Amino acid sequence: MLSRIAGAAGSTLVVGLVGEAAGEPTKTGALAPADPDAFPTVPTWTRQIGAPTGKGYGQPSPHESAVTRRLYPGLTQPITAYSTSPLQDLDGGITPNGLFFERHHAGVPAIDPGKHRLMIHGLVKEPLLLTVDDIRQFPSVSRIHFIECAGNPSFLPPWGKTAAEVAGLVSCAEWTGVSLRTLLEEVGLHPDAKWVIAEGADAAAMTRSIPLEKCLDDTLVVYSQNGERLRPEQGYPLRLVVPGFEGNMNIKWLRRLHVTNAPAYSREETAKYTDLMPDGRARKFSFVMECKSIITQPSGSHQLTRHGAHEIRGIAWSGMGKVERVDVSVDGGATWHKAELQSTVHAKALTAFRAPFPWNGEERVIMSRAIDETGYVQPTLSALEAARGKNSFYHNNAIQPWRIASDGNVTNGRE
Ligand SMILES: Nc1nc2c(c(=O)[nH]1)N[C@H]1C(S)=C(S)[C@@H](COP(=O)(O)O)O[C@H]1N2
Ligand SMILES: [Mo]
Repeated sequence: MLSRIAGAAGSTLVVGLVGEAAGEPTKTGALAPADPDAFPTVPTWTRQIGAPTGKGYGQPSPHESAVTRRLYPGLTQPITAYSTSPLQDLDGGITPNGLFFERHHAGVPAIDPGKHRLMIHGLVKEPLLLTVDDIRQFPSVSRIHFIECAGNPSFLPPWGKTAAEVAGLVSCAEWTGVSLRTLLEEVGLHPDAKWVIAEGADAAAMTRSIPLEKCLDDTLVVYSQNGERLRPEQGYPLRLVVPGFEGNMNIKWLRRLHVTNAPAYSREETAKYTDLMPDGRARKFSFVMECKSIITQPSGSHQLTRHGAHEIRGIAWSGMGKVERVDVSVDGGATWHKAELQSTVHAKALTAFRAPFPWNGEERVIMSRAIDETGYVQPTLSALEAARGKNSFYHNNAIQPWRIASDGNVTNGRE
């Protein structure tokens, strides 16, 4: 419950700052609190000069130390290593760099940017070997885009308890770098060029084939993330950003772009990142991350502590373009209401939404459903399974329900 100010009605609360003796509580009619920092005493931090400047690189408040990426025991080292972004603790559509999700197949390489090179070769007129400094001298662009792992989340229980566990393999940043088109124009494409095979400099030598059309459209070779150089975990000093396509194609620690007339059929586009259909055939090159949303507040592990006006908040995104609309339901999907989108909606970017939510102790199942500019509507899990069968591992963009108990406790609403 909210603490109402004692005797507030009709009287004025006096909180003295000037000319008051140190340590003397202000007079409000309430009992003097034992804690010298408790309201309405003028607290210690107001009575003394604060910390000096001089932290070369700023850190969050120590009181926010619980807001971290979630690590999964046994999944912190090569092949299946990942950490998820704490969606349930974040606001808005940009992910702080230190909380961007991670997915590494052979750990984070310690790259010396002075020795790192990007080679562009194959079906080109003039192959190039570029330093990071060379790349920074090309005309640049800054774009806001999400990256989402295609396995976010798997289709199988146990269902995650928190938004991070359910969908924390998505994050969004403002990326700065060079349009891949600019670099491909520099090397000059051979008329037979149809694909670009991107390779990473990590011990996994992560390799993916990208259709030339996408490379000439909005694909970026980036060196900065939210204004500062890429974090080592995000691909320092160079990564590919392939907007709206599977996270796996956003090759980190980028060292080679091989222009070819056919895909490479690498491990990551054959044994992995294909979707086994009920008839035994596999969907391959299922590049686009389809429209999706999740409520992040209130979400699993949150606790509502008061009755009255609340708000449902969340994020929505689509690999096909802009989010057009988000609907929310507070009755398990029986009825839907339009949520409000944040003012600037970027294509292929996380878009924050919010909707009023009066709550007075009712049991509720809340969920969101996003619709993108192509008219695609985020499906339910059962609709997805009806279309694709139960063998798929990747591309689960199902509607996520959260259950609110009468005591305000929030848990995963999937049965
Ligand atoms: N070189 C290289 N690139 C890579 C990977 C990798 O292990 N090595 N992982 C891929 C996968 S599966 C995903 S989902 C994204 C994750 O990007 P992030 O760690 O910056 O969030 O990077 C992709 N690029
Ligand atoms: Mo991934």
